[in-house]
Amino acid sequence: TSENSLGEALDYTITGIEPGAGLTGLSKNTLEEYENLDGWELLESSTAGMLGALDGAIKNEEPIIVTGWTPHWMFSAYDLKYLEDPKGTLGGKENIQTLVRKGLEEDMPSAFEILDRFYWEPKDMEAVMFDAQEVSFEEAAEKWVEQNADRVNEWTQGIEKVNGDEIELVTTPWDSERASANVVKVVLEEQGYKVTLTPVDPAIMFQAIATGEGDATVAPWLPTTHGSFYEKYKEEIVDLGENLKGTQNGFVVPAYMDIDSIEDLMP
Ligand code: PBE
Repeated sequence: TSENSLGEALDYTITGIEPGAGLTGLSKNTLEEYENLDGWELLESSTAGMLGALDGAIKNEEPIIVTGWTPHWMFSAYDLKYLEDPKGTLGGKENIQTLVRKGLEEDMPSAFEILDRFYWEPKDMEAVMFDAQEVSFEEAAEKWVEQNADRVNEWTQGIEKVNGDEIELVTTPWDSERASANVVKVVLEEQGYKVTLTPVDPAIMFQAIATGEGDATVAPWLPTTHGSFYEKYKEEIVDLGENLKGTQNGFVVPAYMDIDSIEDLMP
């Protein structure tokens, strides 16, 4: 069948990203949860490795299946589609949430209030990610903050300034979360904070907030992508709710491939 020839053409391999990514765990689970996908394997690598493989395949009009997500510039750079995920094991539509350490509200009330108010849209995040392909994330974030003064003002209006108080933001290393973390960094700096930004694996990020080694994060994808970490640490963290709605994970293929669903990978 054509499905079998696709499997053979791809060596039954799905091109994945970093071992520590939430998406990597969900992808492995997906290969287990769908029946008859036993032969398929997830090749763990890096986001850059995945994007390089995707680019190479598309240049040669070859088949490829990658683990991908939105917001990401890959969807504007290439003509791609998500494979349907009828079992929902890759999480469907999700949100990004703001989590802070216990005690932050008492210790740094201004930062706490700004973090609590921080909310933006996927198109805002994409604008920063787009600019950050040409300039640093820091510069891209500064530009966004300048151009969106009204929105930023909603986050900071009436909040007392501070004088060099140190705060540590913990984030994950993907572009989407470098964008959000850098925007929050710029806003907190304008408020008078001295901000350190630490990019780590999702597991370490949750641990840092739970132990108080880090003060806050605006990076967790919930309820599914980082759901296992959230479950583990939820009693130890303060959840300030959504800061962005409508992210998605999935198995992604070039639009020229004639499969539409994860179920099409079954023999
Ligand atoms: N991602 C992008 C991350 C979160 C942001 C989907 C690659 C992850 O899988 O943990």
